Amino acid sequence: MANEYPQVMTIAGSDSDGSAGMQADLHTFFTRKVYGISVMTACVAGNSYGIHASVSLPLDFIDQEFADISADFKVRATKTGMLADSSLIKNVVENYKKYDFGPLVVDPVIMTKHGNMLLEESAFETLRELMVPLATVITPNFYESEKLAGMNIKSDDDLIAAAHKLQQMGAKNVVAKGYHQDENQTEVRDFILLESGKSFWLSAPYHGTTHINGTGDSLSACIAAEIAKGTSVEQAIRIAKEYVNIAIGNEIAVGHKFGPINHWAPKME
Ligand code: PXL
Repeated sequence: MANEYPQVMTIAGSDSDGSAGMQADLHTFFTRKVYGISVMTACVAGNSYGIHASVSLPLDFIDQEFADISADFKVRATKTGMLADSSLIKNVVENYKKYDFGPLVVDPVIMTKHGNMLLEESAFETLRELMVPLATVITPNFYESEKLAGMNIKSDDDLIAAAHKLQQMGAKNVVAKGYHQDENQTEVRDFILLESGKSFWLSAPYHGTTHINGTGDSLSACIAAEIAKGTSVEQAIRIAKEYVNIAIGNEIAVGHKFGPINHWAPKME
């Protein structure tokens, strides 16, 4: 009998330097032992210094990617990454609803860590209205929580309020990521709000490294991978947080500026 690995899909943009976007998702799927399938939405040209060009793929081509995948594969969980603009979000939502691609982890990608916009501002509303309600899990970073919840976040209470707002907008489970605010801060804490109403903070040590490209992509990809294996959402989130923490803490020598996280470091089962 051939070995069977759960099939997991990413709907994302390609990042030419291999550190983020679809490539980070596929690295994560590989090391978490699930088979990675990819619907490419856009491509960015860049390296560890930054992103220098970006194109979106034609919508009819994206339709064909979805149709071909659905005709042949049993996708157990899906995640989204870069969706570029409003028409692309609408296309992805239609295709996701048309087929059966399992639970959806939405990484509401808006901007890179270095300030490049990956989603047009005019599409924030579409993301809010069409994608958020489809999310089994949504994983906004601090900036994305502010934009989607439409509020400034200055305290733990604000982050908690933003997570509740996202749940009211239809996301079942929310991973509202915290951030590193000042040099004295030794840990980064994320606020988790589950569908059951249970909530808790997940904290990990802060690593002072410039090799953090792909952190958010990998976190959401790892959550999707674990869900595809049948793991509970809470446990999937805990595993993903540990995965990226270990991957950030073990820097590899790739790129001269802002490098990738290390997908070989996590040895967790
Ligand atoms: O990490 C966010 C991200 C998502 N998708 C693509 C990217 C990046 C960051 O560089 O290039 C395609």
